[in-house]
Amino acid sequence: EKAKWPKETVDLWAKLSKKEANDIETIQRSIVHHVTTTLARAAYNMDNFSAYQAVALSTRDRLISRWNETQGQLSKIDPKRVYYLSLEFLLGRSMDNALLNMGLKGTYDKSIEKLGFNMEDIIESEVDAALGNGGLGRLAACYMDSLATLDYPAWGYGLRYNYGIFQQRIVDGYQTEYPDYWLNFDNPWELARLDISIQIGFGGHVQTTQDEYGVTRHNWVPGQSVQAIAYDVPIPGYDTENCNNIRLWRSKPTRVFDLTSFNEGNYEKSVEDATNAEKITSVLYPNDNTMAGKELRLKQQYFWTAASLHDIVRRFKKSMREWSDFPDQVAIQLNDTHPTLAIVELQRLLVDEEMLSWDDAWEIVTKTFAFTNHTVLPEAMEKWSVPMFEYLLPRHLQIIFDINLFFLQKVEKKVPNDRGLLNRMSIIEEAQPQQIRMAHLAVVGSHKVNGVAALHSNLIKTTIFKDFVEYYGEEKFINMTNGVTPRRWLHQSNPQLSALITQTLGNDKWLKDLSLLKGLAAKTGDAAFRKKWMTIKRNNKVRLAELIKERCQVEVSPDALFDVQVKRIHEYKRQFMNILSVIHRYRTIKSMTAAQKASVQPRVVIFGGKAAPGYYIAKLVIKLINSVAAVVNQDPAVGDLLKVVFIPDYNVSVAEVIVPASDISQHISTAGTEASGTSNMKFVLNGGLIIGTLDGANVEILEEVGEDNIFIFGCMAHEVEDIRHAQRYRGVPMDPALQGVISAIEKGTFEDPKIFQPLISTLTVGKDFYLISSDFASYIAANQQVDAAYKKQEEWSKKSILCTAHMGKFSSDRSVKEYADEIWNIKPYSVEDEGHL
Ligand code: GPQ
Repeated sequence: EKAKWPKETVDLWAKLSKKEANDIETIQRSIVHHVTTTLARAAYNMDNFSAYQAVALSTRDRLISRWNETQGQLSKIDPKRVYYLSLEFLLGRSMDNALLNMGLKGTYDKSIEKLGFNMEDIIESEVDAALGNGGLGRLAACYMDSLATLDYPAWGYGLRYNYGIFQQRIVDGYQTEYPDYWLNFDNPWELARLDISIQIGFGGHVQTTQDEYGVTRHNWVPGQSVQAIAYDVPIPGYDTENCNNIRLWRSKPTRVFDLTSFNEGNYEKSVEDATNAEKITSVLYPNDNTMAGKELRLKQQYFWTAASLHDIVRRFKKSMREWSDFPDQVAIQLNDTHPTLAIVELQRLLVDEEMLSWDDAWEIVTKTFAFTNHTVLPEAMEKWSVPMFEYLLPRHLQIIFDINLFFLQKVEKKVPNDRGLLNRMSIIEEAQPQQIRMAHLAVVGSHKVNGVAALHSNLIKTTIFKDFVEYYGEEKFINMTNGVTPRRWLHQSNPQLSALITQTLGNDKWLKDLSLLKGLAAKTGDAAFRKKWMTIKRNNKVRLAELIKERCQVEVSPDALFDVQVKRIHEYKRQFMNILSVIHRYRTIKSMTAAQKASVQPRVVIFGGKAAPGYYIAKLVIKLINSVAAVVNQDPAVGDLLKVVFIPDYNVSVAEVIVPASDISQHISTAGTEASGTSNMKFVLNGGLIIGTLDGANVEILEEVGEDNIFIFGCMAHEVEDIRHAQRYRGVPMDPALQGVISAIEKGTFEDPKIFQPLISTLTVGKDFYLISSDFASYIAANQQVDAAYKKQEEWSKKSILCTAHMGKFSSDRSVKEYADEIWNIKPYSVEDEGHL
């Protein structure tokens, strides 16, 4: 139509859609405009929250204009894109990050100040977008930041949950859960695309017919359908005009309710079905590293993968290319097995709807998908019961059985007469009832499979995917060590350190090339620099002490050593071992003379993290931590030598305060259980040392920072099975120090010992699956080394600087570039600033 417009119309549009300047007055006008019109408020009844809303809306305008320009130019260039499918995007707050990435923070600071508000207060009004559980969801968010910053054509696809991860409150020492209804006020960081709606079917039956050539065709006739509505979340890159997109789907009833019920004239039932449709995207499942197996979760997975694929296919079809070009235009990354149904859905679309042959379709499918594995824990492996699956997705079940049949035929051909092998590799587990092994389906349907740290990627090749490595060869199984974005996890959360680094290195190029941090290593000999470095750390500790005072009503001294363990509560992460060692420390201090106490290094032990609501043992660990804290913190014999706090409701914005303030943090999983860990990288990046096992990315952090700048203890991954065996069958006695700690709990030093009996039982000889007893002595010793090292403050400051200096490898920019080059085969493109709104 635009072509038919007269010249004056075209000119008028061009004139009116010119981008506004980003000077202080224009920004102030836009803020005031949003106050008075969008929010319909007057200056005299403004509070911090309304100020936040207005500033957020003004920021959003600028984001959306970048988003428009990027997406418009991208559809013209039509390059190969990557689609990152993740059930979790743990974004946290957006405003500060968006302003920093767009280079507008300074101007907004000034604009707001003159309007009578303070940026820091305003920022605190924003609620976190907490659409994730932990590391896996936060990784997806870091990757989106890096993809945008490096100008890659990339979209994320996920679900728009009404309820994010629950809010945690501590009542009488116990975790209680509250719903996180984060959309209570309008969410300025999304744009509802009510015009983009896709019908998603469930249930029903499969029609089988012969076509005119005698070929059997399958046609799925769903019994119910729901609508997927798109909500777009703009993701601005740092120091680039580029702005990528995360498309989150929301479920809504179709206009004509449920097909069957409505046609049967059952009005009430059809209204009920309509409410059921909305339930699909109601809540994020709060499990981390475990599988819940609920029908609604399977519905979420299909709803999301089907909507995303239809969207991707529709975009591809606009280009009028051949189907065989699909893998040259589209790369799809599966973030864990959650989106594995996308493999089946694409095969169904190509075979049933686009009429491709099975083999042509399957070649396209396997060239398109790649799969990231995030754990080897057996309880986390996704399996779906065949009967439940068949009821929801009858045609998809047939396709899975066919994929499995053709796959096992090839295995049989390569390795004849090995029934055991076929059983082990089958996508279907022969249990009662049969189970679909999603990890096997993901491996078979992808061209690359990766782990998330070197140790983990090797481990999956020798354990869960061993047979597959032998069948496909080594090349299919690769490593992509995780990374974190230095924009949020240093520049934004630690502004003073960021400024010092920029000043020291002469410019801020390190924010896009983190390897430049190595320039800091030369400064360890500079006493004045070390002093500045440690002053910033202390300032950050003061800020954290304030948060602790506010949230835990405990006063802690910023001059003590801050010792942090914040992450999901899980037996394999061994928060239990940490609190047991704290009890040991408490008992040691109690047994000291005044003279001995004088040489004790004061320590504040800080815990934080959520337990899955149904994870009984993890919740008891939280209770134990709080019971120990209650006794220790008010014991005058201990005073400031030891404080213990559990910070409630750990989330991204709390992490942004904790991470820069840590002296030492704990990454102490049983070797071989933590796939990578990513907070380890964030702490070290901020000059915090770590104590850890040889697990996940700790191994690579050790390689980078050197053994003088990290505290490593405990057994190695390859030793774990032998130790378990010895404990079970050779009656290895419990560590004596640990025995003393347990006796203290059992004597009732910390509340009624009956409460903790189930927890203590997990340590029974032969049952100590996570090897707390066998690692305990070396753990205590490592903690003593920490104390001794911290006392030499000058030496410690050098270690701290070297830690930051050697973290270049762990930028998510590096990770994303490796994925782009080795898996996705995509190239950066550059958005021109065409000056449009
Ligand atoms: N991870 Cl399987 C999660 O956060 N949730 C999960 O359900 C699974 C893994 C983590 C994993 O435990 C960490 O070691 C990784 O650093 C993280 O994924 C990102 O890869």
